[in-house]
Amino acid sequence: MMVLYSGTTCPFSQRCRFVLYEKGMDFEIKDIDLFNKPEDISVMNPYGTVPILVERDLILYESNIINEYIDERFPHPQLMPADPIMRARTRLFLHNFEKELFVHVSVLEDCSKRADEALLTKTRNIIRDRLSQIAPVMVKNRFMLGDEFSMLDVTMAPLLWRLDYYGIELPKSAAPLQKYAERIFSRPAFIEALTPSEKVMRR
Ligand SMILES: N[C@@H](CCC(=O)N[C@@H](CS)C(=O)NCC(=O)O)C(=O)O
Repeated sequence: MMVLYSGTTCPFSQRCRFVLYEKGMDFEIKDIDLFNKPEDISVMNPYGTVPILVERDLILYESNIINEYIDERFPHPQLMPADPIMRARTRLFLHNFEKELFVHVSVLEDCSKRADEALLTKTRNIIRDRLSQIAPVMVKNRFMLGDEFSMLDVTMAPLLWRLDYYGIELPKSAAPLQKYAERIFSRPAFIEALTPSEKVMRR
């Protein structure tokens, strides 16, 4: 059975919980207290971060790598496109999301930066602007890649869920992105994957 070591408020862990519930297979989630990290986290992951997935002698870290493994191991419903070209494009988008957006999300998640108001404001504004740039895509599309729910939606969802919590206000022009977010939030797997601490993040 797969075991996921997961942070109860960690957006990267939420991505993996979301995929596990989408697949509807057997798994165990171990909640990790990030303020009092067990020693075995750094033994399993040299970077000391969660999520970490363990299956027999396989140990994986990095949420996108974990999610691609789960997707290949349990192909239904398939979250990465079957076509090699679309699959490669999706990987490139995933990479770009990390570099353009989630590197900033990591700043908001980093407790040591909580007192640096100037940095936090700058970071919130960057995320707001990047999301506003993506919003027009959602005028025509139900999901990031078109009509089909995919790994791109999984990756993005924890950030969209945390906008209020992070203090990020999107402009009115980003309304299509908000509607798109509601479509994801209504998925049974998304709701099941929420921890009690995540449930209260959104009003
Ligand atoms: N790029 C990583 C980011 C994981 C990450 O930053 N996790 C944070 C929690 S949200 C963590 O474990 N922090 C603990 C620490 O840095 O000590 C991924 O996608 O898995």
